[in-house]
Amino acid sequence: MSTTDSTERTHDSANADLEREVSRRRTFAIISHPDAGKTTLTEKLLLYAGAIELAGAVRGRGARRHATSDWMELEQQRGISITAAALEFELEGRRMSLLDTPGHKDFSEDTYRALIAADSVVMVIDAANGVEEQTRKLFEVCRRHRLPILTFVNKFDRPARDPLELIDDVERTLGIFAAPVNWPIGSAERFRGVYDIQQKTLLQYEREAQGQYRAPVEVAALDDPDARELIGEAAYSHFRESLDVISTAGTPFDVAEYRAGRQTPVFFGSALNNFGLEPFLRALVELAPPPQARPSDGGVVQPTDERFSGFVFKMQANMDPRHRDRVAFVRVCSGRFTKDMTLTNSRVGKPLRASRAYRFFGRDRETIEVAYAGDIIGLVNPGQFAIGDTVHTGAPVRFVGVPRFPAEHFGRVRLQDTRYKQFDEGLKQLEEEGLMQVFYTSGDRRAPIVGVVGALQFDVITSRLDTEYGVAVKIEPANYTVARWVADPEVALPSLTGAITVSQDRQDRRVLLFSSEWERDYFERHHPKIELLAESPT
Ligand SMILES: Nc1nc2c(ncn2[C@@H]2O[C@H](COP(=O)(O)OP(=O)(O)OP(=O)(O)O)[C@@H](O)[C@H]2O)c(=O)[nH]1
Ligand SMILES: [Mg+2]
Repeated sequence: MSTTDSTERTHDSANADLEREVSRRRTFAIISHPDAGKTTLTEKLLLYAGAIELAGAVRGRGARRHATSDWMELEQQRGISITAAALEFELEGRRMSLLDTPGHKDFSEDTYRALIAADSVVMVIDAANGVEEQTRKLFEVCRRHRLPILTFVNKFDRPARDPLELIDDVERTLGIFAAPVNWPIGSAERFRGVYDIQQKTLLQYEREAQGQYRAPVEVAALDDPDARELIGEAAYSHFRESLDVISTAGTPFDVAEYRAGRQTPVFFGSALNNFGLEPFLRALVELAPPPQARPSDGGVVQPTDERFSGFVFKMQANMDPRHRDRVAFVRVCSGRFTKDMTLTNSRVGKPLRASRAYRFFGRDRETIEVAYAGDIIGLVNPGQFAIGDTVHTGAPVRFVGVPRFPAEHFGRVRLQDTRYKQFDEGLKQLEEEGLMQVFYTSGDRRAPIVGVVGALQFDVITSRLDTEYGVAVKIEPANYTVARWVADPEVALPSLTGAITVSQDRQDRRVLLFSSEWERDYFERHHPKIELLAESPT
C-alpha cells in the first residue's frame, strides 16, 4: 500500500465522520412574545429528553429549583428571560442544541442574534392570546432567513381560544400555512389530551404534581365509547366537528412544505402540565432540519466543508461565578473544530489558539475536545472577540449579517462608591456583550452616558454591575435618543447647541448625541461634509 493510498483512506474516513456528525445535529431557537412559555417548554423538553431529572420552574420559590435556561439572578428574581441561553443535549442519537430566547422587546437584540445561529425555530403561542406583537416581529425575521418553524400552542390547561380560530389566526396574521399535527381535546379544566391526526390515536393525559411526568394513555379508536365518555358528550361532538373541518378544509401536513418555510406544523398542549410534549419532542427529532449551508462574503459555505468556520453571535461575561471570564458564543458553520486549533479572527487577522472551548447547558459548561458544524461552542480568549466576528481556519472568509441595533435610550450612570477600577471594567465588559454603548461627555469618567436598545436594560446594567462587579451605580435618564459616530477623526465640528453633545467612546472616537431624530436630520442637512455613522467604525 502506498502512502498516498493510506492518506486518502484516512481522509475519506475523516470525511465520513464529519458528514455523520453534521447530519445528526439539530440547532434550533425557541421564540415568542413574552410569557407564552418558552422557558417552561425548554425545561420540559430537557426533562423529557432525560437531560435533567427534575423540572425547575420559572418562578422557583424557596427551595424549588429554577428553570435551567433562566440562570441569571435577575431572571430568577423577575421570572422573565433576559438573555438567550444555550443548551446542548443528546436525544435518540441526535445532538440537539437549543436556544431559549427572551421575549421582551427590550432584549430582542439578543433574540435576533440567536435566530442567526439557528437552523430552525420553535414558535410558542399562548392559547388564550393567539399571535401577539413580538411573535409577529420575530416571525418576520424567521421568514427572511427562511427558517422552518414548528408551532406549539401552549397553556391549553387554561381558558383558551377555539383551536380552529387559533389556526386561522396563525395563517392570517403571519401569512403562512398552518398544518395541525394534533388537535386538543377540551380546554381549561376539561383539557384531556391531544388527538394525533395522522396516526388517528388519542393521547390522554392526567395532571400530575409539577415537575413529574407520566406517559399518556393511548385510547386507540375515536369511536370508542370510552373516548366519548372520557371527553364528555358536549365536548366530544364539538371536537368531532372541528376535526371534520380541518380534515376537509385544513392544510395537510407536508414535511417538504415545512422545510421550505411555507407551512408550520402545529401542536397543542400545556408545557406546565406536561400535556402534548412527547409528540412535540418526536417532531423536533424527526422533522427539524440538520445544519444548513450559510452565505458568506466568499459564497455559500457548506456545513460539511472540511475547513472549520463559525461566527460569534453572543458574548457573555461572568456566567460562572468561579471563573468570571468572558465567553464568546460561536455557531460552528462548517467543518470540525478541535481544541488547541489555531484560528484566524477575520476582523483582526491575527492567529489565535483556541485552548479553552466549551459546550453549554444553561449556566453550566463542559470542556470539549471537538465540535462540528451545527454546534454552539464557547471560546474564552479575553479581549479577542466581538459580536459578529468570523473565526476560521484556511483561506479568509467572513459571515455577515449578525444584527446590531442602534441605541434609543440614554442614561447617565453615576458611580455611588469608590471602586472605580471595577466600575470601568464592568462597563467595558458589558459593552463588549452588546448590552449597551458607553460615551464620555466630560473629563469625569465616573459618570458616562450609556445608550441601550430597550429601557429595561438599565435595570440589567445596575443589577449586573452590583452582582458581578460589586459596584453600586445609579442611572438617571439623559435627554438623548440618537448617537452617531463622526466618520473622519480629523474633520472640524461646528460649535453645537444644547440639543447636541459631543462625546467620546472608549477608543476616543467622537460621537454626537442628539436629543431627537429631527436634530440629527437637521445637522446632517446643514453639514453634508461631516459624515456620520450609525455604528462604531471597526
Ligand atoms: N397555566 C399554564 N401556565 C404556563 C404554561 N406554560 C408556562 N406557564 C406560565 O407562564 C409564565 C411564563 O412562562 P415562561 O416559560 O417564563 O415564559 P417565557 O415565554 O419564557 O417568557 P419570557 O422568556 O420572559 O419571554 C410562567 O408563570 C409559567 O409558569 C402552561 O402550559 N400552562
Ligand atoms: Mg423565558
